[in-house]
Amino acid sequence: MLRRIREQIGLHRHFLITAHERLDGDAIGSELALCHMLRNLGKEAVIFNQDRTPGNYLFLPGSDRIVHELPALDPFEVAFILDCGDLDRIGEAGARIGTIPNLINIDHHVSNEGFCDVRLIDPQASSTGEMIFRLVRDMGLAVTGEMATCLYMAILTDTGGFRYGNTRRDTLLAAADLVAGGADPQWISENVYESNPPARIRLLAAVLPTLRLEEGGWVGSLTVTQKALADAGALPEHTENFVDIPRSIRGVEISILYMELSDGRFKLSLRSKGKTNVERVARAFGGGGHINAAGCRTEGELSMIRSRVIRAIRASAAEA
Ligand SMILES: [Mn+2]
Repeated sequence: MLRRIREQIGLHRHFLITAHERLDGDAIGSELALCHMLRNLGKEAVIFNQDRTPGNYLFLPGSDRIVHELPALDPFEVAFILDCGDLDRIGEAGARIGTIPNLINIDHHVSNEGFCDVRLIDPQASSTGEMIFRLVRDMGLAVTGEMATCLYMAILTDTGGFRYGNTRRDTLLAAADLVAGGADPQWISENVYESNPPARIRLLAAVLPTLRLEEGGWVGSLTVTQKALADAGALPEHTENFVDIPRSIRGVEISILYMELSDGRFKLSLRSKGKTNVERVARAFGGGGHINAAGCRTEGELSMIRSRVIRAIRASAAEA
């Protein structure tokens, strides 16, 4: 596969780079690092994302050049689709991007269906950033300081600050090489984790009283309503990592964030500890992800959704 990716890069000149909607650090860091790599090779590369870049990632070199309007697709010979397992995850432009003649998918999600002929899929990798790091190295290319910053940030965020089960020896070795290549861990962490807008903390204050512990304290959840968002003057992106809060409670194995969307549906983010599988739970609702981190969308009344989720959790636990 590496050979085919190298071939595609050698043969073509115009590249579109994209990732999933509701961007996270891994998606943005991976896109930017790949974009720097292609430009260093003298290629034309444009990053398109449906959603705007969350404020705490705007420090990344190149983030000001990301576009949010889909450009005319004719010039693009290759699209890199990063950190997602199918075209729908890109958002509304997914189908159109799918018409670009050559698609290359780089991803680490278990639920990847293999929708591209040319693909690097490694569910063992901590992050797409770790995979891009390996790609750059295996292609014999230099990791510049800009790339190192973007890739370190991608790995840092997808491992929850090197804490999750996806943090393996290779992950830490990659991070070490990126620090050697110019990534500054303290500066990056301060930008990512210690640059909260006040609205995010106001929202958190409104959301903490919604904490629920169920199944004898085994399942913890928080709920974000549209009203709470509006009252705090906060944006949906400000809820990033709220789902980690119930998980931080002793005894909680599964943590859920119920997030009301503007159309009244709910987006569920699920996290778990150890071997407890939440990917299966998300899949029962048409979603997906990883064993310890998954998500889905569903509709209905919140109390109904909650009971269906608990039933799915019990069914998944019985299967294990
Ligand atoms: Mn990722």
